[in-house]
Amino acid sequence: MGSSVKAVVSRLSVALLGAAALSVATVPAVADDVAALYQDKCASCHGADRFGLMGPALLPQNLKRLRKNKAAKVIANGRAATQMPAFAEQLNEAQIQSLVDYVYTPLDEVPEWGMEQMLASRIVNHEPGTLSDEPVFEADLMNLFLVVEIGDHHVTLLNGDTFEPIHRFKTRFALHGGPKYSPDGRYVYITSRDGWISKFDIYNLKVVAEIRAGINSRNLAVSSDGRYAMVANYLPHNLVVLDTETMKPLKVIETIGKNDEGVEISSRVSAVYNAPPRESFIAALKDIKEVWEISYADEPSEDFAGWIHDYKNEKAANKPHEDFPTRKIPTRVFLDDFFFNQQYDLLFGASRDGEALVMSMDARREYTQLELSGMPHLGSGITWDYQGRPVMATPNIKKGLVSIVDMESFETIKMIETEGPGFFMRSHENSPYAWVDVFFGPNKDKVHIIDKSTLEIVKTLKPSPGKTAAHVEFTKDGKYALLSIWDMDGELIIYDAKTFEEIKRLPMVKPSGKYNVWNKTRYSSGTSH
Ligand code: DHE
Repeated sequence: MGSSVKAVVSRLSVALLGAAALSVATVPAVADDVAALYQDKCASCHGADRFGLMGPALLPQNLKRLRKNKAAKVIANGRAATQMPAFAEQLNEAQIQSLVDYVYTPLDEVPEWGMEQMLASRIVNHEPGTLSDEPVFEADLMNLFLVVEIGDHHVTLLNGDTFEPIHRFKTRFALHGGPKYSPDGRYVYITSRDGWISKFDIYNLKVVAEIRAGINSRNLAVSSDGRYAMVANYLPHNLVVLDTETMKPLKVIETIGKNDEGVEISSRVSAVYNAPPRESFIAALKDIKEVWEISYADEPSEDFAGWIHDYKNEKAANKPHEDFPTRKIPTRVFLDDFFFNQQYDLLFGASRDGEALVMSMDARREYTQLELSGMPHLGSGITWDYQGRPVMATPNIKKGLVSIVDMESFETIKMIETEGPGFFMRSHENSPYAWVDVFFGPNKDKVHIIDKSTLEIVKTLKPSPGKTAAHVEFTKDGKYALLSIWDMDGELIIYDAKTFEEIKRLPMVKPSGKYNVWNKTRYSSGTSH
């Protein structure tokens, strides 16, 4: 980027810091440059501060998944199925390029997004208790699916018995991570990469409240009692606890720790998970070698009291109880992709270079290592019983293989060769089969079906040649498997999970994940949690 752009950005950043809702009129000093161009063409939708308004935030942290040349095309041609207009007639190539450079330039300081900003962003469409407790439609409420259509930022609510859509609604821009249900299945909380958390009332088919809990968020987890949601943020570096009834923030937990040199730093949070038997949330930190466990129990166990860095020094660290007390588990490497056994006393974590560790959550130390080559995608791991012993299966995002690990000996008992690296894997307690996609490479249109008793691939489907086929979820009874054709001109395909016969195709706009109320609220061993 040119030095003039940098200078402008720096001047503007200083002007913008701490001013989340700055008006266009307050930056006249930079009238002829890219900042003024941004204010003129972009600010009304993306925010004067680039934090996002109706359109997504335009900060490098939020744009990581968009290549610069693609960004230039979006500015020139607009973005299909969104409000983003085409600017090719109004801006020349150089202007477009300068805008691209501008929005990929970091702000000088991490912007302020605390309690005050979160509360100001909160939108309440329906106060708690004002909507009917009777569903406005008829269906088995435990066999509903939410299907995320990332192509045009919508969600479809699907009847899992008839496979008829019940409702389709617009969401915030770019959802990520699985939507999380309240334990009774009435509400679902969905996260956008821009930090918006929306609470949707399934019984009334209405978004009841929203809050922007971060500027760049990863995912959220809902406590087993349904009272709290915890949001994992990349920006700012923190975890946010929300009261799920009011959608007000209760606590901000800043993720601060020490690096290898002992210097205090803050860390991005990769993801957060609910651990039902432990009544706690477990967070993966991207930049600090620690796993954090945050208790939401009314009476947390003693070892939660205080901020414990050293598990051996537990007694010395005893402090009075605080709300959502945190305990920290030191790790040898950065761990940011997690899988848990069904008891939640063992955490399986993968490092950025593919090292996989098993951590004991109670002893708070490394328990053993796993021998897994490539880059296992532990977040998509599932478990089942094989010859009387529990095994874990994980796809691999670098190599065409599925690893099967004995969860008692921690040995890899089989590596099943697939036709390319996969992303998502699924099964169900009632199904003899596990399904895994081939997400990357020339065979991305294929899905393998593995017999759980022989650990062999018994069938490979290629439902829409040339189009990515990915992410399976089962119905409540495990009789049907739903698969996405991950394309703007995409489909949801329903299969008989026993015969693999196609039952139905529903047109959808780049459907990604799908989430069955029963399997998710019961923490089925065949699905992600
Ligand atoms: Fe995801 C879940 C991390 C890129 C689609 N993804 C998750 C979770 C994590 C994660 C930690 C579990 C959270 C949860 O469900 O609550 N994902 C990451 C990354 O680090 C990565 C590689 C890079 C990034 O920038 O985030 C990444 N993810 C993607 C994609 O490119 C995908 C395919 C398309 C997209 O929508 O962005 C994608 N991720 C998903 C989906 C889930 C998910 C559909 C939910 C899976 C489920 O069934 O539970």
